[in-house]
Amino acid sequence: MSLTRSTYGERAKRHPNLAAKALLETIERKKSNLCVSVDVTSPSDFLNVIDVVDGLQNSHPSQTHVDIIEDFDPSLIDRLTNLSKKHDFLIFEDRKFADIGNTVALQYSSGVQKIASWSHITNAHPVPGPSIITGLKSVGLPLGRGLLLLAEMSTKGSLATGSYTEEAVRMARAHSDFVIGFIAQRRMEDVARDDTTSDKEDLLILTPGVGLESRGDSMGQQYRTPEEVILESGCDVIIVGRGIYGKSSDVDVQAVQAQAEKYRRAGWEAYEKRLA
Ligand code: S5P
Repeated sequence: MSLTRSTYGERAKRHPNLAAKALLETIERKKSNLCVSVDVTSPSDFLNVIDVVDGLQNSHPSQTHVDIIEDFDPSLIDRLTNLSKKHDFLIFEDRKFADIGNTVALQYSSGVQKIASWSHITNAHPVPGPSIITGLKSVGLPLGRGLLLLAEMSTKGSLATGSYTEEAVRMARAHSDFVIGFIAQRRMEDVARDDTTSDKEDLLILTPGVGLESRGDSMGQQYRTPEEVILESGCDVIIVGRGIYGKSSDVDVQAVQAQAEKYRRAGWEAYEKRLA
């Protein structure tokens, strides 16, 4: 059965990769294909937003950018990890690695943030070629982590198109023990397909650039609705930031709860329509 006609739960049972399996299982359990991108700079807002949206079982996983947090303190990671256990969600640090293998291995394992030690999933630009995967894999695979490649971007004028996207897909297929899927705008099964491509391939598609009330921002971001992303383009997860916590620097917890539930419902209904 095609991936877009299978349930998340069925795909979880078949999936050989532990990080992908955990992601699919949690989506099914929480009935949520929403990933909230928590792009706030205050540590307390960061933890509050995550506590509120995940406490409601709304979101999974939470996408973080720990490099934008003011006065980053490693204890924040302990609190984030505790929340992830308490509320049953995976953490996706949207680090977008883009350097040579040796450097990304150090950036992933070390420094102030030690991303590999707490983030279940991270992502990388394919621009350096397959060595970026080898570098990250040397750190992440023994820890059971998963990697997403940025095969496409949501922004106007993105260069990640055509043969660049095709190479990203080939790189992912060659490292499917560690690469669990893509940041992309559509499914990738038919991209760069050849005789060696397995029919059992299940590379997940996590899709940013999702908004119900707006079609973009003033800095090149482009939004589509959950229905366009999940139903029409067959993607697996919607990544939503400002559509949920707004643009103002004051985070209103009640508004965040309501918006998160609205996006969760829209994402899940689009998925149920796809299955029907
Ligand atoms: O192509 C991309 C890839 C990513 S990961 N376009 C994106 O917007 N993102 C991320 O998704 C971006 O870094 C931000 O964290 C989130 C979208 O946020 P929003 O506020 O525009 O919904």
